[in-house]
Amino acid sequence: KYSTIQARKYPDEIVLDGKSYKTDEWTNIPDFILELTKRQLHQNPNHPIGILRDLIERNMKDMGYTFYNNFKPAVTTFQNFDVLGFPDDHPGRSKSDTYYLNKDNLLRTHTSAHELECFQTCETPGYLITADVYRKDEIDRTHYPAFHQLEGARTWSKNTPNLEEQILKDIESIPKTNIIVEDPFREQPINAENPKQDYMTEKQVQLIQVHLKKSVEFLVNQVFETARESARLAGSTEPYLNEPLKIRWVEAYFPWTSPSWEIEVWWKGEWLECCGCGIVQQQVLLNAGLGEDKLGWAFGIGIDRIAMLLFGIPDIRLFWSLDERFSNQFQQGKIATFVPYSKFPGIKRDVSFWLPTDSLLHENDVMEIVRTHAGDVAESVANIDEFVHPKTGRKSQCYRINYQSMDRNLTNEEINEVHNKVEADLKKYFDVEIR
Ligand code: FA5
Ligand code: MG
Repeated sequence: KYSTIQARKYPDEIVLDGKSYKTDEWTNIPDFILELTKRQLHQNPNHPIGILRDLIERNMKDMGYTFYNNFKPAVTTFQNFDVLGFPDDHPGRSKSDTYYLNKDNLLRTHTSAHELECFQTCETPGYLITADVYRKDEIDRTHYPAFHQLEGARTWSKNTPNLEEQILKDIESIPKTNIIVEDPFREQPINAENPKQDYMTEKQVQLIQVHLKKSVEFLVNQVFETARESARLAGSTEPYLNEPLKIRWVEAYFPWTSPSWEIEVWWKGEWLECCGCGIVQQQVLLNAGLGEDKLGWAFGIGIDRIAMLLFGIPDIRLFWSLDERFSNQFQQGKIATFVPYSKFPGIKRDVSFWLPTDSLLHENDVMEIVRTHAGDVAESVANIDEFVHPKTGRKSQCYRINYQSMDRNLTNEEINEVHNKVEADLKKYFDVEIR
């Protein structure tokens, strides 16, 4: 059960990257999201996202990976979901989570949408994809509807002579790290929730998971060591700079991998979720036409939050800033610490309303309406209060919106105007009664 801003008017067609998409009742992409698809921050060598991609690629060079950085953001529901085995009722498919051009085409929600074509076309043992991805999500310091992922995968042919020895050799060739690893699954990678697939032996699962985890640990280590090195060079004496990096592996579930895990990195007193991964479901390899000969792993890392740590960027929206005071601070190949240019005060506004019974209003719809009218001036939206009237049974909600610009002072007048539009849309599309 999900909702959408049904009544919004879209043109008959949307043109994106030279292709025309006929809109229908699934269309739900605001113009400002379409604008973001043109930015391609990961391709800009002087932007923090591009600098980080470049750093990772340099570290993974000569290790047998092909780099793909040029995939366009519009993909089919088949590529993004079906081929990866997403069940029909998976929440990721809903209009409140995903931006649809129309019923069959959408803005990819993850780089895994390109696994199929990479498995089909890649001529090296592995590949890395970097791309912008889009999700309707909450708004705060670390969430934005557009962000970036780096996907990696690696396969072996089952017909390799002495396959198991070969994988062992490949594991040996991954450079060693000083990372402190907490991994309760290394000895016992499979269990009832995260089973072995029939197409592999236990020994193969064991070896391939070690190759996968050591590859991800190497990548993460290189990135964080570079961050520490530049902090030391900048004169920082914080104690964490001298402690070895600490990571832990936790179990995870993805429809197209089994078994699956996530890596979390201990950074300044917090476990930070970085990357999901696992052993590729044979069906995906079969779908790609690789036959029964291949086995392998895949991972997907979110790179924006890592870039925030590396460059000391306090708010994920800054990546999208067009202000030269932002862009002038970064240069190809250098991890510089961001110097905030100024902080402009925010303007908070609450909106409280009664919901109609059986309302389909989803939190993401409120986010979406705010973003549609406020754009990047929407700093955060939080559901701060919710209650049910004891007599009437009606439900009330209150959202607190912080309007704040990265580059300028806002006036009460302009925010009142934006906020009135937000209220009007909530009434118009969701029939709420403003309190
Ligand atoms: C995925 O997207 C899977 N495609 C990863 C994968 C690939 C698994 C291949 C197995 C094999 P997930 O939804 O957890 O997984 O997102 C991956 C990473 O993206 C997260 O760990 C997080 O670092 C980042 N991420 C997710 N949502 C956001 C967001 N709104 N803003 C910034 N980063 C995000
Ligand atoms: Mg996750």
